[in-house]
Amino acid sequence: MDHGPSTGQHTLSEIRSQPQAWAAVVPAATSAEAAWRSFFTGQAGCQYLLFGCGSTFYLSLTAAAVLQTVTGSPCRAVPSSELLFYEEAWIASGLDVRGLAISRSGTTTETLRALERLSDRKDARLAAVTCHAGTPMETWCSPVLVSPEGYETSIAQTRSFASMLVGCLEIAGIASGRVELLDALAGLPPIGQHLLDEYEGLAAALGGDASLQRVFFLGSGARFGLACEGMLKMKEMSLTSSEAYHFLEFRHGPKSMVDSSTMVVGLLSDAARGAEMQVLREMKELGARLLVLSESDHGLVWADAVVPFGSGLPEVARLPLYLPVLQLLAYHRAVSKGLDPDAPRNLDAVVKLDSAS
Ligand code: F1P
Repeated sequence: MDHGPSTGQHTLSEIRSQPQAWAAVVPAATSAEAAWRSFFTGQAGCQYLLFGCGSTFYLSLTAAAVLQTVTGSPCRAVPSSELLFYEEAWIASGLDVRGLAISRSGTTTETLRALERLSDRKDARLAAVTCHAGTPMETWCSPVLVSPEGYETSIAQTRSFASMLVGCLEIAGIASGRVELLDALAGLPPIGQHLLDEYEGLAAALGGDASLQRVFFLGSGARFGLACEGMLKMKEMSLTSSEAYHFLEFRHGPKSMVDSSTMVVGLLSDAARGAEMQVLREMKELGARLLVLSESDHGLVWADAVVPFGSGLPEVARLPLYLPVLQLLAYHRAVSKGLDPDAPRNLDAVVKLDSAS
């Protein structure tokens, strides 16, 4: 493997350029505002299923939590493959289906097969979020939100994931008519840029600490999907054992793994901040190194490192702000281990199955 000066350059430039991709996806969503509003009408008699694979399944988890919170309609996230094999376990009878597929490439086989299967239902309407125009998803889906600057060369999703998340939040604002959410999203890019400029050094220092052997990502509510994505980045890029949990779940067994070679990354909320901080303090007492991402650093002097957003934005609009430092952490951990984040072991950018699979 080449560990020369170009190692990880695609991944790094995609992470660093994401604020522009966040800005570009907002007008892309609003240009189809009427279509998105229509997709979310008839909410009372509909169930919304958000689906994808790997990163885009984790994005579905976060987007489903947000959409249900702001619209009040039942929204579930499901891996695309589960819709193929266990449809009855995920789709309730008596409610129309609204399927929202999320796929960076628009060509992942399981997601396409799930769309094809759902399109056979008379009660279904389908839409998509992606980074590529003109993919097979457009056969079944309308509207389709394309993140115009989200596409990437790298295998591990970074800029794509974050920009599609901003797109999903914009859709949530449109669907719920929450003007304050739509206004807040326009303010995200400069704050994301500040976090990239200010905290890459911290991510490099923590990522380069060879005494840390495993990483746990804790996030609750809509942040659980982001904790899962942090976990996946750590695995894909740096081959590091990592897991994600809802904050208070971590006490119910997983904390037995905590010792001085453990890093715990906490994605703090506002709503459950006190309870989440108690979990983190307990893990600190058990020897863990703590990295905390939060709107403010208030009351966190005991943490080893804090990334305060200081955004002043509503909580739901802040979700993308957790991502840049998590991505940089995985990137720098990979580089410090002599791995190339542009070439993750055993992985392809898109999983395509043959017809027999
Ligand atoms: C999703 C996927 C993920 C994987 C990796 C590359 O593809 O294959 O499963 O974790 O991040 O992308 P897509 O359907 O979003 O293009």
